[in-house]
Amino acid sequence: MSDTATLESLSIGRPDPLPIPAGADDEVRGIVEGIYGDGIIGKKGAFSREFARDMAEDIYRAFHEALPRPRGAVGRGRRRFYVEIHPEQLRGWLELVDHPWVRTVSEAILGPDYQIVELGFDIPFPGATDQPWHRDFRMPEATKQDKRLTSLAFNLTAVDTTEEMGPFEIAPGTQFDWSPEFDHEMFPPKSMWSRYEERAVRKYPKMGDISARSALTIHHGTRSISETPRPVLVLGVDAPGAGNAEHHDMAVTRGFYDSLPERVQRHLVCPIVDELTPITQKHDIEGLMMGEA
Ligand SMILES: O=C(O)CCC(=O)C(=O)O
Repeated sequence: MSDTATLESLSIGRPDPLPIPAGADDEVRGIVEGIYGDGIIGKKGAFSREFARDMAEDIYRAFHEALPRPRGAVGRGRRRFYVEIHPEQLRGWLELVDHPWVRTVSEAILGPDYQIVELGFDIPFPGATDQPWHRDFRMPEATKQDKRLTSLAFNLTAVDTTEEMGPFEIAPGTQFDWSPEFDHEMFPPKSMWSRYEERAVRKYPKMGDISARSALTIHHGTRSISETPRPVLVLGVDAPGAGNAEHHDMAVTRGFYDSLPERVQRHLVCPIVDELTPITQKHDIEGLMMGEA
């Protein structure tokens, strides 16, 4: 068991002052304070329930297509999967990335040239077990050295979340935690879990809600005793140079790209192709794959 002083000193601390863009209004100031503070913010009812129903249908279609393909659906623990898809596989993609809140949050944290780099979904099924506390990737140098957050994960639930479904649980304010003892630089050892358990907040989003978080904020999915899966869409957005795009194979067809407004095109850095190839995932979270999927 690590002592309290050791656990308190895990955080490298937030930048001071916070990187609030020049001329920011109250909304932008609140976004920066939230992402650099708790590490997660949300907007209730940003989308309609019909949007969430369509999203659920697209997720299940993509899931069944990905499941038989090697590395189409990767395990994230017992009875949990992650699947990466192309924007064209989600009929609401344009509405999502062009939503004023998504645009404002992305620009406030990542700057005007933010890049949309990933689309995917997690599905914890009935019987999914508690994941270990983790972050989604290693703390990048820009965060370690300059305390800058260079990426965001937006999440949208496809169902109204209940306690039985094993909600997403997050430890607010832990996005700046760092220790050489973190396994793969992502998994705090069990001796440190009391820090995360003390801070743990369970989230119960409903269909149509959206959240944005730093993927560095320590979190995990919890045990499902429900009969209902809990699919969650993930939209990954980077600051230029953050480097997450190279872990993903998102692409768009020329016809789709040409149909997009220029204000969206300029945030796409992915290849424009004649034909989409189903995504074979490169990025997995090894520490979550140990349990059987
Ligand atoms: O259960 C969730 O909503 C999140 C799962 C998760 O954190 C992961 O698979 O990396």
